[in-house]
Amino acid sequence: METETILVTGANGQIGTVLTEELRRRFGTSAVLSTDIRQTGANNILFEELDVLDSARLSALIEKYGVKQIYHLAAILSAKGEKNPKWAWEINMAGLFNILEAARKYGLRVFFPSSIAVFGGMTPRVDTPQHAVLQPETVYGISKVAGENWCQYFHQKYGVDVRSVRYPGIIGYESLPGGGTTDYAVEIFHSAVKGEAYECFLGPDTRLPMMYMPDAIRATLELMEAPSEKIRIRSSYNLAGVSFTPAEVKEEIQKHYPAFEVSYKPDFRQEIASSWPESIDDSYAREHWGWKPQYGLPEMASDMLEHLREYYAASVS
Ligand code: AKB
Repeated sequence: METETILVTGANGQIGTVLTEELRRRFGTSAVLSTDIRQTGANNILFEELDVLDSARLSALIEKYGVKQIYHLAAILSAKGEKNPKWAWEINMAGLFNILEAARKYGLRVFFPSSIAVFGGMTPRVDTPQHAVLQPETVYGISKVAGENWCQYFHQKYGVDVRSVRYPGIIGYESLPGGGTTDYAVEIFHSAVKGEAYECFLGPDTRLPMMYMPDAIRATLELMEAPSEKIRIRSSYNLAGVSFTPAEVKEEIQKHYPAFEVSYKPDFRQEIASSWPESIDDSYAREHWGWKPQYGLPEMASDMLEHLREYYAASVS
């Protein structure tokens, strides 16, 4: 194949589903190869099964499709990772290592998603700075800190053009999250639209950094399209959207669904959330490559609810 292809790993995940569609809208269906551990039907046009631990298959796909960029989204998230730390470490670390090695060999540009999970209880929780203590308290966070360092190393040693942001919790209507601590912020909207009460696994006052999916996709693409000299941080950029608590998002939803009820039953994810920042200082991303979020809580909530209403209406008709 002679075309320059973009490969997405974890393409059937929460962000992968939406990012793949946006990349195809911009660059054409045949320019984007979606891959995942197995086919689930979400992205079935130009799809190949890929276990990110299989470096030989990764190389074969890069050669077969003429891949020039990789968005490496395959990972085990914070809550799921705590259930099986060794497995999470293996997927997150060895998977990234295979991608970075391939990038070095084939001269590829790489996007690596890091996370607010790199921070821990030793970090200031309000307006958490870019250069803060990184002592995460989950295996996911540990793998993201190590991953950030590997990205910087591959850039400095081998000139690999790798770029990264620390995503906050991502909220979108197109896909469901899986295995994260911020998943409640998607589930709560689905319950409201279905007319069901929601039992939240975090306490009402747990403030966390979040971002609406259109902002997250735009940030990712703006970072990847920025001239290389503007990317002066090669570990990972802090990125902020909006911060809120479960009680605040409930109140916002109640402006649309006054009868909506939420109860709180914190589980093991509360401890993870309590070690994460409440809000993020993303001034380097703003300065270096012009990042600016567009969605606050009210705009996000009304857009989310409108799309979910359409989705559930279509699924019953
Ligand atoms: C998670 O909750 O694990 C993720 C994240 C913040 O990286 N959504």
